[in-house]
Amino acid sequence: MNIQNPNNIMKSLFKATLFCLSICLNYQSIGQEKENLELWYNTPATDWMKEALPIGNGYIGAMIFGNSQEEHIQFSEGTLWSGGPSSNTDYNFGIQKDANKNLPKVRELLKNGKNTAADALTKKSFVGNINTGKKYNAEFGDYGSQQTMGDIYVKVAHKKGDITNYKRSLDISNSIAKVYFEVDGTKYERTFFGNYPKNTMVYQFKSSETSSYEIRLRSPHALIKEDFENNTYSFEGKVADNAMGFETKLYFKFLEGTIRYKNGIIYIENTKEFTILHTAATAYSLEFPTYNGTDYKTINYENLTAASLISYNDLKAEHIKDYTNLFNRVQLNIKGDSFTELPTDKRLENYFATKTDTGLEILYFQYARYLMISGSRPKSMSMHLQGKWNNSINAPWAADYHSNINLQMIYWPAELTNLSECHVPFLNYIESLVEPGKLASKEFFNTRGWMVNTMCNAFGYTSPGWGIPWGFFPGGAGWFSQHLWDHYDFTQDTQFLELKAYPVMKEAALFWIDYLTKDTQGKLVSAPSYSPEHGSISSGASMDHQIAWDLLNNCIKAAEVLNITDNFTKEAIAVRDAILQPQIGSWGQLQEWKEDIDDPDNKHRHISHLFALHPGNQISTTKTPELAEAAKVTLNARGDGGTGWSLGWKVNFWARLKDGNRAHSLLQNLLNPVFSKEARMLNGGGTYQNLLCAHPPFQLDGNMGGTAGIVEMLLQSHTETIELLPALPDAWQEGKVKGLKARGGFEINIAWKQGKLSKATIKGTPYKKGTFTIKNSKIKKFKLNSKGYFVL
Ligand code: FUC
Repeated sequence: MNIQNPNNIMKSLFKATLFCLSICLNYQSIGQEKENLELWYNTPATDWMKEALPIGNGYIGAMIFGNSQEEHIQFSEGTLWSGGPSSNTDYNFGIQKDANKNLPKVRELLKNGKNTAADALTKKSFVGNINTGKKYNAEFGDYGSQQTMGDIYVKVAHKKGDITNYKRSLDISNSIAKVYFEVDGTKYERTFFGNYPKNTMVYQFKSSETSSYEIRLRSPHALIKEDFENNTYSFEGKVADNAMGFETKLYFKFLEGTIRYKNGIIYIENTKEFTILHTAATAYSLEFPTYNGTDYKTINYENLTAASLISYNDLKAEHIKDYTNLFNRVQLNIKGDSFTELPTDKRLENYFATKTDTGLEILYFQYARYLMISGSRPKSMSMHLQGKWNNSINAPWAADYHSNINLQMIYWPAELTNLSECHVPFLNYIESLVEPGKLASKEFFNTRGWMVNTMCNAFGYTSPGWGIPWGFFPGGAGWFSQHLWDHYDFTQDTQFLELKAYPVMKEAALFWIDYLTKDTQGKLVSAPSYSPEHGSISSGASMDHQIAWDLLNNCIKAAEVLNITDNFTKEAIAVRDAILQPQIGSWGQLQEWKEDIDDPDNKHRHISHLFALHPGNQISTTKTPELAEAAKVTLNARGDGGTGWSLGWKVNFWARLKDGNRAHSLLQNLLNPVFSKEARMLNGGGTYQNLLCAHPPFQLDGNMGGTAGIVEMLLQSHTETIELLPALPDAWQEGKVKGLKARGGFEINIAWKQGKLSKATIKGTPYKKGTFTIKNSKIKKFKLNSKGYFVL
């Protein structure tokens, strides 16, 4: 047993880092040095949302508190939901049968300028049905909510005395959380990680003297059966309203001492070391229309058996190898201060006060990638508003899948930061929405194809929400479909395009081909439409037009790749070209609606009509400079405040407008330490002590949006051109980045000095032929050599 005091390790590490920094910062080449990528604190967490540290194995998300007397591990598994078909025999994906009969009337009213009457009729006709009040969840009815599964408490009977040398940390280079402290000379060390290959969470408890522990698992869900056999505790439970079954198991591995079980408590005595292997699974299945039927007991049994057969060290080595294989693909170094000697909460406050600490910006950048790898892996459920971390049975906004910005933003860094595999759970989720989305499309609007609206659950809820001002957004499916095209565009996987992406994109396009209607000037508009959460009902909201354009444009590009020319492609071209284009209004702004009614004093957090600038590509500084200018006017009017995700999006907007300094200043706003705000706020977002994004409350979108924005500052590829350092802020004079991805399937390393490009390497594949365009370098065109490289 060799437990070292991490504070000493940290001090020497800090010195070493400083030494390394002074050498590394004068680098000439593109070889990479390791940044210190650790979050650490000198007190335990008391607040789940702001302080506890997230770990995960893709399927299970756990939050570690690090209390010395009693460790608390809260956990949830992505598929555990209340609501859905099993909660209510009337569950019908929220659909109101025959709602479409009022559609011609609403359109007629809009055509005649009777928008208030159109609004009232829309509110009556086009709302989803969730049977609120019938079931135990009064807010969400049979829509349900993502669920926590439970909490594990590990109490240690340590000597009475002062706790010294306390440290709680999360090393995101290796994805390992640790807690260390000493009491009267006894050293305690705990290690936590999520092993994806074995779908097992691993928690190790060590002490330099023998110790005794009491372990309990608590769940807010009804118990079906609890037992203890072969050093394994099992808890089988079910969700109250839909009876969704689940099981979680704890297997105890230890070298010495004794173990016994009584009345739901496991007692481990006289041991210096033991490990808990933790699994969890549910009966949920991502399959329309029942969403049920997974044999969760067999899954747990097999995972736990496989994990228990290898040693703790092998589980750890396997995890690190699996994790670093993804994480190490991208490295970012920027010359500047790095206050690693400060605990992360203090470091964040110091950053915001002094606007220094480039190291923290790098940590923040990589943290989103850490969270992506920890929360989204092939075969796991898509991440939700809180990724995989939810401690509630009635989570904010149901911890669901919001389509009017949030879920897309959560996945923005996937392709950009070379984590294509992590995108897959979302892509599968999108595909699962097609069948229920077709039913909703037919009943609400008598349209072909599929749609989703603002809120989607795990059970195919694709109807508008049960309130129009936030819930009416048929544009969701078109926007989701952009992710399918992007996955192809970044990976160049034509098989994926042909078999998975194109059929789903095409069905989403059919909805728009049918839904768009001619206005009096002969342009195609969306009616009725509602600019996300900003309203009101009109014809039409610019975002809808931009999404429809983007979707049809991507379908046309996909058809070209797949050599398809048919009636659909011809129609797609004709419809795309007839859609009302983005409009510039009376004060130079980009119009949010067809009507020129934008208020220059409005600070609303949604700036949906800039979709065409980002994540779309209909507007760009090079191809449509006037529209880009109008987008700038709008952004200036909306200001630099907002919720966490709103700030995150603004980083991306300003980067696309090539204003690196403004993008950087928005990044600084996103890193505003908002430690004291409690409730749901619609302004004043920032970051918590644990570096999770504060909407407030916690939402993962801002973390992911911030990281995507940093990439947009360093590399852009949305205009069929690779742009190196398109929006480099003055604060980042010298640095390098390795492994970013560009559309066209390129992997790119960039180095810069004195704010100017010094070297770049572009890797394609040896089979990629042709001449490609590059910007911001002396060379304007490049060809890959026979090995698939180009070095600038
Ligand atoms: C959107 C936003 C809210 C919140 C919610 C989860 O509807 O307007 O601010 O982020 O999603």
